[in-house]
Amino acid sequence: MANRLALPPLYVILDAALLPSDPVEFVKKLMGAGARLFQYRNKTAPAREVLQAAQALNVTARQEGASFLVNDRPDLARLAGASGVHVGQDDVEVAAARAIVGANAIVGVSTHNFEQFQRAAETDADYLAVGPIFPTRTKSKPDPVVGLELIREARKLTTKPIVAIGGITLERTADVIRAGADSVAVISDILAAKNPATRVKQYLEILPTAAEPAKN
Ligand code: TZP
Ligand code: MG
Repeated sequence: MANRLALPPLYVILDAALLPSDPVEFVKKLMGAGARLFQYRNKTAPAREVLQAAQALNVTARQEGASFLVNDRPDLARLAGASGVHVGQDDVEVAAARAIVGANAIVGVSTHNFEQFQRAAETDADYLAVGPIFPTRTKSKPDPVVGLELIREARKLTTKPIVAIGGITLERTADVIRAGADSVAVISDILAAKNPATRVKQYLEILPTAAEPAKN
């Protein structure tokens, strides 16, 4: 993708471990609240089940003009007709993911330190994720916490969208955006919220002006 991707500022990760029994209804509610970027993350189900779920969620998301990415698996992303794929350091490389999903799809990549970020910035990934920014209990065996500092350093290296992930909450969002992130990727603070749709609205209320200096 030659042009810089315009990434929505809120990236909701639909982690199968935290999804309710009807994920399609759930996504509809979050879209009703304004969410426009989703990723399906399922670390445990067999591939055929991941594909089925991804297909259903993709149809739902795209009907409303939202983008829908699949975590880890470019093959399943392509089969599901998804908007793109998100690969990590243990998945196939960005170039391989691109070869599978095609030039017009979105390819995002996770990085967990400055060297990984530097390397990822040289690929044709459409966005670069950094994290975990804060401690997280959602990811099993998470990499060491990188803090806001890695976002600041990463920001100097690229004009590609930077996505911050790991332990992001509504309260921490302004600091993350001020450090230079374009988008926050959130799992538990939305999926485990008492009212996930309300939480989405709260994020979308603060995100447009989050980069402005803090008011005291
Ligand atoms: N990659 C780095 S941290 C993380 C992933 C997938 C989990 C983020 O989940 P949460 O609940 O928003 O901390
Ligand atoms: Mg992965």
